[in-house]
Amino acid sequence: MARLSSLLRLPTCARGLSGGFFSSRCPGRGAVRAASAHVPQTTHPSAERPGLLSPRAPLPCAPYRTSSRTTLNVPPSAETVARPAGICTMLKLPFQESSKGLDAAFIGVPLDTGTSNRPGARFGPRHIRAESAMVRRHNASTGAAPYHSLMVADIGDVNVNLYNLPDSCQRIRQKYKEIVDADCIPLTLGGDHTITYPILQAMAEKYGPIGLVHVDAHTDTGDTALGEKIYHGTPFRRCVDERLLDCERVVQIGIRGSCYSPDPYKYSRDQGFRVVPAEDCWLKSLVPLMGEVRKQMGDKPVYISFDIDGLDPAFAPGTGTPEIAGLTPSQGLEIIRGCQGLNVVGCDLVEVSPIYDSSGNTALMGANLLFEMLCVLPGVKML
Ligand SMILES: [Mn+2]
Repeated sequence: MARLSSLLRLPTCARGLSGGFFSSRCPGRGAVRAASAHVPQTTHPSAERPGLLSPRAPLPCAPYRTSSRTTLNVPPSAETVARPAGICTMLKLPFQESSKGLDAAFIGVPLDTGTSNRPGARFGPRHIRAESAMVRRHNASTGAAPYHSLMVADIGDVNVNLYNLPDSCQRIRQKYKEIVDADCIPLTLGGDHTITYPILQAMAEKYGPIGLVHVDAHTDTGDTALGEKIYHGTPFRRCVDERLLDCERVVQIGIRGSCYSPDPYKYSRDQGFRVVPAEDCWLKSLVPLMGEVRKQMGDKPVYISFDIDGLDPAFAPGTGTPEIAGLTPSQGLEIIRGCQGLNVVGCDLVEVSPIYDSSGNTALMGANLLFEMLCVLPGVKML
């Protein structure tokens, strides 16, 4: 497993995270990092009188690993832990090496050698993690409280082979097989869309042909490019070839853009996919569409694959193959929230390319959409 963005890529340790770095009472060995921020104790005149500059009681240890009421992981609140503090993990959740004991796991796949145009999605997982520090614990809009019922952590990144796509696919498939075998639901930080092909190989191995809610500007059902069958324009064609999809339970939403043939959606529709072009979504609520999608999916396993380029590039410019006139962020939320109640067995958010994301808003969007996906997983309590 590749490491998170720790100093000099050194290992993290629980003591350093939950005690040393966040607590003034139990510095531990992890305090090496914190030592640079150490301020020598001196008596300041203001310390002798009350007021804003008087000494404060030390902050309590962060509720980083467990809440006081349960043994489930709960991210710290910014009321006690500064947002930029701590090793950079998804939603400031604890990091652990494996998916054992988890109901759901965030995992990065830092691969972009399947991109056809602008590169950079290999850095997507890091930037999504960084921007996720703004996302809090509860979903005030839907009432979802994922940390009240699910054990969730960040399990780091798949160590992909940047110089060999087929080998990367093997590595991804193997890692996801371990995750689903542990009965853990993966929530993936991409990475270009190539990665969904080996992820669905692992999913179908466990669940059989799977339903798919696919948000994207493109159908990603090309056959080959430059003579290659594996890149980010072909994952769903490969999935059909290998019978990984339950084709009558596939919907592709937000599709648009110029094309090479006069009937670009023919392949998808010939397989039985429902294709919803972006034009059919413009200026509309997608709540009625999602009612139909829930009926289409039934109670069998469903995977959500959300390519950030499904959204309009005004909202999510940091991506490899942007197309104008896409979905709005609120339509993105309607799609994900519309999956509540489905038997969701895995999710991904792909194609965030931070080098084209000067504001960080694309990664911020990705982080929030992944939190929304966490909120619709089976078993999440609504408070
Ligand atoms: Mn795509």
